[in-house]
Amino acid sequence: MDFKKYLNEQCLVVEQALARYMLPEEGGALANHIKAMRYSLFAGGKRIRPILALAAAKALHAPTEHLLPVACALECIHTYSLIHDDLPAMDDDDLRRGKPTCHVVFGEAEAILAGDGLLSFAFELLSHPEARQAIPPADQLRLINLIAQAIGPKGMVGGQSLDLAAEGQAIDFAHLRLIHGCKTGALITVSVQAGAIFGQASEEQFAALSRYGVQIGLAFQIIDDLLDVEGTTENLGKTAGADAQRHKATYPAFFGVTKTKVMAHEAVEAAIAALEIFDAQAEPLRALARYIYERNN
Ligand code: GRG
Repeated sequence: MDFKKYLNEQCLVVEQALARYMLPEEGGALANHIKAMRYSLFAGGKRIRPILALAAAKALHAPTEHLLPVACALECIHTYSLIHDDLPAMDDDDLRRGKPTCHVVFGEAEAILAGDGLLSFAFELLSHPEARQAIPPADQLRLINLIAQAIGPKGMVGGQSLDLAAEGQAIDFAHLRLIHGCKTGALITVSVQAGAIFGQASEEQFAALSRYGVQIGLAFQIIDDLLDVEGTTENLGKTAGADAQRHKATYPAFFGVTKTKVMAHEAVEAAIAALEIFDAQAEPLRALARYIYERNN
């Protein structure tokens, strides 16, 4: 398959759906709030999480049009997490995707609200009539429940809390894995699971797609750690070397760059191996796993 073409097409599908669902820019009295949400939502993200959801549904031969509200919800959640992660009280970053961060442009209070707004809007999308039309009610509730778990105290938010607490502390590798799994892995895994539920996966298929999700989530975070060491601020669109500056525990800090690359590769191979029960319709998922390993931003 022509993966580059696939990725561009899927990115466009997600962009157009986001533009359709998100509140319009001319928001009257709410214009500034909507502008702040739109500023970060349309700042040039790679749209990996929604594309993973669409690709998982495709692997199950499901038509994906009605999955778009759910896919867009995942991107809204991701964007909220980045806005809040960049805040002065957290990572205090001025640059994201090559642009000034939300709080730099709109102020801290509005950036907090933009994140809150996107998180809440995500749940509007998860229960959107288009999604309700295509997903049986019990499956939709299961999907919403899994997403809420993945991004809450047992998942992304909990991981972020552990990560902040671990700054400057000597932590062991098991703790690093826990932080990465919660902070980054949980949303990536549940993105794949959302596509699986939408595509009416059998128990065996759901388990296989979940294993795939866990492994690419791991690879994604390992590569993110590596890029912080090897990438440039220009390439990454965010401040390179920030982890070392904050004395954060990372894979390269634990294992060195060479072994870290091997570990990322092993995770990608394990992800692809988890897909052995699927036919050629899972090719985008396989290619996405390789892309996560090869990405440079
Ligand atoms: C503040 C609740 C809360 C959570 C923050 C996601 C997160 C938790 C922090 C971000 C820190 C970080 C850089 C983690 C590494 C993995 C990651 C989420 C990278 C950015 O995701 P990409 O590469 O971003 O998909 P784009 O810009 O393409 O959307």
